[in-house]
Amino acid sequence: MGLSSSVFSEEELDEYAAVTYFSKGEIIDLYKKFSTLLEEGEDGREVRVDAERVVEMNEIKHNPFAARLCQVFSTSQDGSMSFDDFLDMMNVLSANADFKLKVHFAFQIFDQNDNNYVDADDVASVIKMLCESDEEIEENVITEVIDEILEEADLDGDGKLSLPEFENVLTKSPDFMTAFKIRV
Ligand SMILES: [Ca+2]
Ligand SMILES: [Ca+2]
Repeated sequence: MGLSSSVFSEEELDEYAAVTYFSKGEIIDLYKKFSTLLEEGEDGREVRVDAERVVEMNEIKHNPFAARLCQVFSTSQDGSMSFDDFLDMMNVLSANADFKLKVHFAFQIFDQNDNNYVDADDVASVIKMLCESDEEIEENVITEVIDEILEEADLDGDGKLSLPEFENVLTKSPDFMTAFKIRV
């Protein structure tokens, strides 16, 4: 008896495969990965795993946005993840995910103060997240980067980026996401 029959019914697997970019086999593999995060005796898709344990996974360990990713995808909004949350996250991170979907989540990851705009404060905290902790970055460098990004992307001149403005700049410069190491 494999995991597929004990954790998922065939219908559930079909459903997961229909709403994600993953095959049924990949979904079972992802559940196996998720289950390695569970404490002894815990089993099932309903268990929520603390963000501290999720960020240790090889898949996101080296992602500078790991903690923020957990926060964005946590349906309980505390960074803890159920299997469904985890699957959602891996789905957006997957190479097959649609560009628009990735942009949508990149926007949320950048919007650290949750005001539905990517503003100067967000960019400053993203830059700080991307720097090694022992590396001091000068305030004027941060200000320069913010000015450059806004000059490039703030089309209506309100000093912050809306989702369409953010999407527009990513469409024009696909390197942007790579430069910011957003592996989504
Ligand atoms: Ca914001
Ligand atoms: Ca704007």
